[in-house]
Amino acid sequence: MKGQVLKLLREHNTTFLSGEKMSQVIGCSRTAIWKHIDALRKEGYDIVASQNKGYQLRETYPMLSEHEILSYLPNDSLFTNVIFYRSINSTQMAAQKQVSDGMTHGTLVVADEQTNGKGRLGRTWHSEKDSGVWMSLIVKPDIAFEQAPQLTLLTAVSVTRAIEKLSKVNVTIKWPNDLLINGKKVCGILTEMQADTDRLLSVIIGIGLNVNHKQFSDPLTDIATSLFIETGKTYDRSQLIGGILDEFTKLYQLYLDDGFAIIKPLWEAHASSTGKKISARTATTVIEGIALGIDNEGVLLLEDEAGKVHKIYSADIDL
Ligand code: BT5
Repeated sequence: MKGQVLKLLREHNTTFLSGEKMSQVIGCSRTAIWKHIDALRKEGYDIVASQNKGYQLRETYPMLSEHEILSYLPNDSLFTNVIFYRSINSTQMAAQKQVSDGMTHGTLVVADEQTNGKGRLGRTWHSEKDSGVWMSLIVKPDIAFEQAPQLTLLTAVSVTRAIEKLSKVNVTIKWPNDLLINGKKVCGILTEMQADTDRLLSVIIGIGLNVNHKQFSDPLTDIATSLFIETGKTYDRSQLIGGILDEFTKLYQLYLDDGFAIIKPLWEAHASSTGKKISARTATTVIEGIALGIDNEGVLLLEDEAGKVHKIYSADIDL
C-alpha cells in the first residue's frame, strides 16, 4: 500500500492531495495513509503537509526500493510480485530459488547491487550499487523448449523501446543479447530455462542495464557505457523498470497470441549487424561472413565467403 500512496502523490505532485481523498481512492483509513506517509518520510521522501490542503511530494533523489518499483508498474503489468534486495549475489540465483519454492509466473526479482552477477557461460556481470537495473523476470510461457531463446530477442526489443522513450538515445541490438549505444554495451540479457525431459517449465530472464554509472574501470572502460555517460542525465531506475515491464507486458502478450513473427520486424528495426561482416564464435568453431539477419524463429543467418548460409543458434558475435 505504501507503493500506492507514493504513486498517488507522484501523479498529483503539482498540487496538494488530501488524506481523505487518498483514503477513498486506495480504500483504506486516513490513519493508514498517515502511517504510510510517515514511513515514506523516514525513508527520505520530502513530503510537505498543509493542514487544510493535504500532502505534496517534492521529487528529490531517485531511490530504488520495492514500493518505488511498485509505484511505477503499469496497471496491467504481468509482474505483480516484486522481490527487492539491497544487495544479493545474483538476481538470477534468487529467482531460481523462487522457482524451486514454487513461485513462477509474474515474479520480478530486483537488486540494487549484485556481488556475483552472472553473464552467459559463467562470465561475470559487473553490478555495482546505486547505478544500474539488475533484475530477473520469471515467466511461464506455453511455448516449446526450442523457442525460449526468442524471449531474449523480445526482451531486447522491450528494453530498447523503454530506453529510447525515456532518454531519446538511439539503441542498437547485437544478436543475441547485447544492447549497444554508440557501439558500447549498455545492457546484457541472460535467459535461463527450467525444463523437464520434454516440457518447458519456466524461464528466468535476467536484465543488466547500466544507468547512472559516471565511468567504468578496467576491463570495461572501452566496452561498456551507461545512460548517464551517453546523455549526461541521471535516471530514476524505478521508472525505467516500469517502462521496461510495460513494453515487455505488451510484447509478451502479442508474442503469445501471434508468435515470433510479430516481434521479428521490431527486432530487425534495431539490429546492429544486418548486412555487415561479422565473426561468430560458437562453442566449437568460428564462422566469418555477412549477417543476413534472423529467420522466423529468431536464429541468426550468416553467409560465408563460399555462399553457404549457416544457422547460428548460440554464439558471441564480433562486429
Ligand atoms: C550478458 O552476458 O550480457 C548477460 C548479462 C546479464 C546480467 C543480468 S543482471 C540481472 C541478472 N542477474 C544476474 O546475475 N545476471 C543477470 P555475456 O554476453 O556473457 O556478457 C558478459 C560480458 O559483458 C563480460 O564478460 C564483460 O566483458 C561484459 N560486462 C560485464 N559487466 C558489464 C557491464 N556492467 N556493462 C557492460 N558490459 C559488461
